[in-house]
Order: sequence, then C-alpha cells, then structure tokens
Amino acid sequence: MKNYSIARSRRLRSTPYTSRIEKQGVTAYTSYNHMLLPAAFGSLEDSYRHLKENVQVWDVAGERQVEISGKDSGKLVQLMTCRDLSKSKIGRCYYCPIIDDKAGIINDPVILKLGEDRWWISIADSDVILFAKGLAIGKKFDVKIFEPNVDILAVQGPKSFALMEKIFGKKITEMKFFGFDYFEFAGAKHLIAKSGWSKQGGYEIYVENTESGLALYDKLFEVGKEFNVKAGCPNLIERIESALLSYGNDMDNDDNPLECGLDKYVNLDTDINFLGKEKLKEIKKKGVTRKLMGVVIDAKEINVSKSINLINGKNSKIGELRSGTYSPHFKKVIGIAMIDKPYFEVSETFKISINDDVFEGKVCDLPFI
Ligand code: THG
Repeated sequence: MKNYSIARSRRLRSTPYTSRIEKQGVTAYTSYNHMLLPAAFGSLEDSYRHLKENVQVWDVAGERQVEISGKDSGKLVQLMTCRDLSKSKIGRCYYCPIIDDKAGIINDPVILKLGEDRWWISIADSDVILFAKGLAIGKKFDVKIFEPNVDILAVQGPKSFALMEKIFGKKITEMKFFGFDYFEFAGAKHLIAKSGWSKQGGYEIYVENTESGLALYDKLFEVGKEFNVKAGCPNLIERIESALLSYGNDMDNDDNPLECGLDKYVNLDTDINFLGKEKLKEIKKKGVTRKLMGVVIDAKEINVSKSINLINGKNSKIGELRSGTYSPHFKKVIGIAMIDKPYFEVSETFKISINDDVFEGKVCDLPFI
C-alpha cells in the first residue's frame, strides 16, 4: 500500500508536543478532534513489546476537554450520559457513554468532576461541545461551555509508577485507579489522573500550563532513561488485546451502549434524567439484536480501514469486522466485530476476505484475555 503524507493546516491542529515527537521519530499521524494524534513510531509490534515492559510518554492532546461549569452544569452533564453520576465525587474520573434521544452513542469520554459545579469531559473523536451547547441553549441552562487549553500527556507502561514517583514523590503511587489529584512541577500545578488508554498501567497529566508541561515532558525523558522510556502513542495491538473500545472505529452514533457491551455504564433503575433513557429501557426489555464481540481469525495480517463483512457457511452475513490487528500474543489476527442475532454466540464460525484471500474465523467474548 502506498503511503501519503498528511497536509498541515490550521484546521488540523498541532499540539505543544508536536515538534518534540517529530524529533523523536513519529512515523504516522491520525486525526482526533481536529488535532494531530501520533499513530506510530516505527514498528507497531516493537512499540507494543516496549509498552508492555517499560514506560512510554504519549502526546494525547487530541483527547480534548469540554469544560462545563455553572449552576446547571451537573444537570447538563447527567442529561448527556446514561451513567448515574448522582453519587459522583470530586477528584474522580468516570467512563461514561454520551448518548442521544435514540440511545445512539455520541461519544465515550472520561468525565472528571473538578468541583460541585465544574466538569471536564475528556472526549473521544466527535464534537461533543456542539451537542452540549445545543442542549444548553434548548434547555435554557445556566452554564458556561468551552474548550480549555489542556493538552494531555500520558505516561503508560509497568515502569510508569517508578518514573512518576521519581519526579512527584511517593504520593503519586498512592492514588487509586481513575482518581486524580494536583501535583506541582516547575512553578505550576498539574492535574494528574491514574488512567490511560492502555491496560499496562499509568497516568495522564492534564497540562494547562504549556511552559511547565514542556519542561515536564523533557524531565520525563531525562529521568526516564534508567527505565528505558520511549516516545509512544496509543497502540493498536495493545488496545485491541485489552478490548479498549475506539469511538468511530468499534462503535458510532448508529450503535447503542447495550449493543456495545457498555451495560456496566448504563443505569436505568434510578431516578436520574438523561436523553434516551426510555429508548434504552425499551431496548433492554426487547433484548439487543446485535452485539460487539471479539473475533479470532486464522491469518497473519490485516489492515482494517472500513467494515469488512463476516460470512457463514450458508453465505449469510453474520456481522462486520470494525477493528483488527495481528496479535503477537495469540499468534493470530484478533478483532472487534458487530455480530448480528442469532449469531452472537461464542464459537460461531465465519469466513472473511482479506486482500483477496479467504480466511476462517471464530466469534469470542470480549475481553480476549
Ligand atoms: N483518557 C482520557 N480521555 C480519553 C481517553 C483516555 N478520551 C477519549 C477516549 N480515551 C475515551 N475512551 C476510553 C475508553 C476506555 C477507557 C478510557 C477511555 C478506560 N476504561 C477502563 C477499562 O475498560 O478497563 C475502565 C473504565 C471504568 O471502569 O471506569 O480506561 O484514555 N483522559
């Protein structure tokens, strides 16, 4: 496949870290919230192995924040998500599907409760700010909605704890998963959460003070030498093996959270008010007609740039593959697929065409491991 460069313009925003990662060998970008998101630093498989054993620093500034503050901010945030936030606490992060009135997923952000009347919605790739503003205008809510200058740096991998402890002290290792707190560095306070888009452990630093953030970026690499730190980015192999869902790839506005296995984050039995609640109750009562499942395919490589149909022995379509990669762990191709009823059973078999060759595959549960 021929590769093309990506044309730069104001519309496709750079991040404060772009010049640094370009010196450090970024080889591919994707776009995320109208911003450059690094997609590779050379071989995906080398980066995957490195991430599982060491520590990486990621420029994930594309995970933009939508700040919602004001008297009605709690009401607006709850209106947008099917997860019950009535008992949410300041200093905690919450993974929350945002859905519309038809229960179609708008986004699957991490929501941070900064204060009783102040929230950050750390978004996946869709324009949540427009949805939030539309709702606030329609409902005449007393809120302020804007995109603050926050550029996240993720520190991921098993050695991230030792590296961060060297810079910030023991307190940072005592934080709970999905908790956050503020830590001082080079004259600025940084919000740091124990979170990140890998299952290898680590932190996310929500950089508001760019100058201090860049000094911290350099410090992470200086102190990180002894931990074999490298520049990295969300890794396709690691995230599929870990079954971390990617909005726009694995699910989009035509899917609902129950089809996507996000049941844990759907609360229908409390008296909270959110868009799509009645619709979701109806879907739950009837049962879903398709489900996001894992698949394992007897192949050595795949490149998914659009949905690929999965066909059974009777030539019927049983579903579509939405993401996939070769997995060094399983020594096969693994992927995430939307499988139609009645085929969404573990061990259901199918055929798939990859680069004009036909391969055999099997449906399995998520997560794979
Ligand atoms: N970090 C931050 N913002 C983000 C992402 C992130 N915004 C976009 C995107 N990633 C949102 N998607 C996810 C998906 C999964 C998780 C986080 C963000 C995640 N899930 C945990 C899991 O599946 O084990 C736990 C969730 C829970 O149980 O609360 O971490 O990565 N800032």
